[in-house]
Amino acid sequence: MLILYQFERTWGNPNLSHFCCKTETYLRMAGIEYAIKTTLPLFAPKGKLPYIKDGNIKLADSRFIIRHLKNRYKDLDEGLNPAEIALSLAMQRLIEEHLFWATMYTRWQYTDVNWQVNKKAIFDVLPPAIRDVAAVIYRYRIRRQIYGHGMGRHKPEEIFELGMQDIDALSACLGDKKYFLGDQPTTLDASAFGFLINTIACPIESPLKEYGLSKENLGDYIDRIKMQYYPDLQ
Ligand SMILES: N[C@@H](CCC(=O)N[C@@H](CS)C(=O)NCC(=O)O)C(=O)O
Repeated sequence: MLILYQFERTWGNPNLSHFCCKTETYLRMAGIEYAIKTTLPLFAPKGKLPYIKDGNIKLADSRFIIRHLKNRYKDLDEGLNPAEIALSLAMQRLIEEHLFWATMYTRWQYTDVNWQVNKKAIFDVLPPAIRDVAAVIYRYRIRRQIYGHGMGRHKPEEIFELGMQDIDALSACLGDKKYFLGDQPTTLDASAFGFLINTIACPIESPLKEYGLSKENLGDYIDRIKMQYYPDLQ
C-alpha cells in the first residue's frame, strides 16, 4: 500500500504542514488507499515533507506525488478545460509560493508565543536531550529560507498586507461555489484546504489569521471539507 510520510497529526487538524495536508487531502478526495508513517524532514529524500513510497517508487514534493497519483490512480482534474487548468496552476502557485511564506513568518518569527506553539508541535516528538538544539538549528534554517524568499525582508505589517491580498484573491475566486472550480473537488482544493486550514484554523495567532477568519466563505469551506474528508478528526 502507498505510504505517506509526514509530520505527526496535531492541533486537531490533518497536518501542521501545509504541503502534507495538501497531499493527504488529495489522497482522500481521490479515494486512494494509503497508510501514514510519521517522520521529520531530516529523514526525507529532499530534506522536506511530504514524501511517499508506492511499491518501489519513492517520491518527494507534493507536486510530483500528485502527478504520480493522477497517472496511477485518479486524476481529480480530468474534467477541467485548459483555462481552468491554467487558473488552477496560477492559484496553487499563489498559495504555495507566496501565501505560504507569510504563514511561515507567523510561525517561526512573528511572536514568541507562536514560536513556542510551533516548536512544541514539531519538536516534542524528539528526545528531550536533542529537542531544543534541533529546534534552534531548524529555526535558524527556516528564518534564512523566509529571508531568502524575500518575504522575510519586509516589516510585519507589510508581510500581512501581502498575505491579505492572497486571502482576498482566494475568497473572491471561491465566491459561493462549493469548490474552487465547481461542484467537484480538484487539485486546487487539496492545495487550498491544506494551506487555508494552516492559516485560519490553527493556533498560530496573527492579523493574517484574523483577516482570513473575517472571510465567511473561506471558514465555511474549511469546515465543509474537513467534515466530509476527515470525519475521523471531528
Ligand atoms: N515544494 C514542496 C515543499 C515542501 C515543504 O516545504 N515542506 C516543509 C514542511 S511544510 C518542510 O519539510 N520543510 C523543512 C525544511 O525546509 O527544512 C512540496 O510541494 O512538497
